[in-house]
Amino acid sequence: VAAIFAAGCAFAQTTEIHNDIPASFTPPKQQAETVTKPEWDYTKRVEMVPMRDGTRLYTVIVIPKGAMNVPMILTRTPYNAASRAAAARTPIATGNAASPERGAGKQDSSHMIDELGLADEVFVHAGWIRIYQDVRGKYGSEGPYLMTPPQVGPYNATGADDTMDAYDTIDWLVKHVPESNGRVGMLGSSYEGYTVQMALLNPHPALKVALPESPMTDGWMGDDWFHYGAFRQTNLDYFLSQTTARGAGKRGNHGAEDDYTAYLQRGSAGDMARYLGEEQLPYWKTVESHPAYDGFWQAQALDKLAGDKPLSVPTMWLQGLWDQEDMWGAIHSYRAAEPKDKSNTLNYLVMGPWFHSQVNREGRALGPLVWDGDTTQYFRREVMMPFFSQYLVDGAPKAATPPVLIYNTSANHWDRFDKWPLSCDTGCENSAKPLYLTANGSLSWSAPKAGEQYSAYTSDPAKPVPYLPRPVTGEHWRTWLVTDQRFVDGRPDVLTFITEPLKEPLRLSGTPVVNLMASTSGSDSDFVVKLIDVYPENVADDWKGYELPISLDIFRARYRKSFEKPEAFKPNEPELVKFDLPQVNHTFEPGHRIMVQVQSTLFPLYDRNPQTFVPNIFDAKPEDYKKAEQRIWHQPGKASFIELPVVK
Ligand code: PG9
Repeated sequence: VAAIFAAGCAFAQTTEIHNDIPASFTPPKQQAETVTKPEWDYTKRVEMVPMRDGTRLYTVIVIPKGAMNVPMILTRTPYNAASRAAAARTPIATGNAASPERGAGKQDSSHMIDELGLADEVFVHAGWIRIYQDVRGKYGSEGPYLMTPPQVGPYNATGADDTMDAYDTIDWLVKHVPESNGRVGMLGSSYEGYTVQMALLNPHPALKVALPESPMTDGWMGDDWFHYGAFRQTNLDYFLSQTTARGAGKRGNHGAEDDYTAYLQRGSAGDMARYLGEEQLPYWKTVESHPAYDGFWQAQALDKLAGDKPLSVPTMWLQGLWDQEDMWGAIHSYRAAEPKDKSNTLNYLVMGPWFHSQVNREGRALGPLVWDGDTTQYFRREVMMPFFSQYLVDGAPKAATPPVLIYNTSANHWDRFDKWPLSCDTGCENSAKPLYLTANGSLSWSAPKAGEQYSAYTSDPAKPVPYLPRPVTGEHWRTWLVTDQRFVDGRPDVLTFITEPLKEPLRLSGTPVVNLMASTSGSDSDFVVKLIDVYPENVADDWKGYELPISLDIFRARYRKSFEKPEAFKPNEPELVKFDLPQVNHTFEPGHRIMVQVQSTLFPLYDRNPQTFVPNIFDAKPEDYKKAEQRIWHQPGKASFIELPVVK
């Protein structure tokens, strides 16, 4: 091309190709600035806040005009502090923590209420200072970026972490924001929830209250990256968006409109990652080389670290009951911290009827489920603000915060409890009850008698069970957990067990625990178990026969004996596969039926288990993927059941 260009151009002296985009460009160092206008009711200060190692973090401080002696609310984010502090103008499109509903598209707002996102409305009304900061290495902040880095130690050699950065930031804020009363509250969802949780590991004395919302706490057990070792392939897009650029990265082209087709065409998750060019991305390479729950994951399991020493900051752990991204962190951190909260004044739990981060949006509905009013606004105004005020405002009244606030997803109201769960195996006021998977697809409260030994299905990795009706495009991502399961019920690779219509209501409050006696004709397998509320026919049209998942999860059964050391199955030999499902606070009403579905794939959300034991499933070869006969046993001594947290 250069030669042709040169030949046609009388002045061309050289064949070097000119490019208006230089090979590298270093933006000038950010400088502090304060922006306001006479007609604005707020001032925006942008500061490069120095950390102890000299790295400066981009921090936007939004201060109501005339503010004096007011608290500061801090969120540390990897999602662009500048846009979080101008949500009205620059709604972000990452589909995570932001709340772009208010006034999207407006230009410079003269009112702070319009400038910030919906979830900040309560802080603006209270006249408080709102602060967003980019974590190191992202957007305006200096330094290298590490994905959800562990604390400094064997797996983080940079000398810095989000515990230190939160500490140093708060230290700077209390000294440099004269309008404040020197008290800080932190909140944020998901990745931003992780930054709250990291701050709590060594909290600055000025950090007075914390709200980790769906915090990313343990990426292997059940937050974001894996669920019990099964890899969530949606993360391949996340790695691209987060780690291909300091700012927003780009989503790759999957090669087909329907992700079901696209991922199937590629093969393993490793093959898809290579197709997307991700062998260039260090964090993907790290994940790929740690498929098991080894020291790398254990060292950053924040719920375990949270339980190591007592909380010193009043903390409200929050998550959605149908949180499609971070279902693990809040409940497990609450549970870890609870025994050390001797005074019962520091550790709180909130679970709303929400998808991931919905607490920052409107909360009137979740897919087809419609709630009694705006549940998120209620939470923010009536629960969060009194709780925050108690600790952030001098002389504020003590809030009537229940230790546990959980939405009852069938009665359609909030329940206030002293502790959670209400029912469990041992030590709760109610005892969990086993519901047995028995012959002919039935569910029974009595253990199976001799008879049909097992129910079987053939799992074919070439035809995995979809997690959403196709085409799978990401459109229904937020509500996929409440999808009517009739779309797979009856497939030959999905086992269905069901009760008769209930005569009495059945109330569940706690953790359903799966106990499958399972075998495979292969040497490795995944098991997906769904607890479903089947609606009767005498209800509103949209709900007739609806199969509503109340709780579901996947378990990579090579980890049935040890999360660290996977082990092959001996063909057709039943073994116990035991795992907790996500929390439920739900009543199965009379006339409804309880259903349990069992299958071995949930695709393409989770990568396929080849069903042949290989050292690392990310590297499975096409020939490793084999059909297998899966058996769920139901005979005396080999019973399969779900322990249900039944409340009398
Ligand atoms: N669930 C998102 C995430 C957090 C941490 C790591 C990866 C993804 C989020 O909403 O921030």
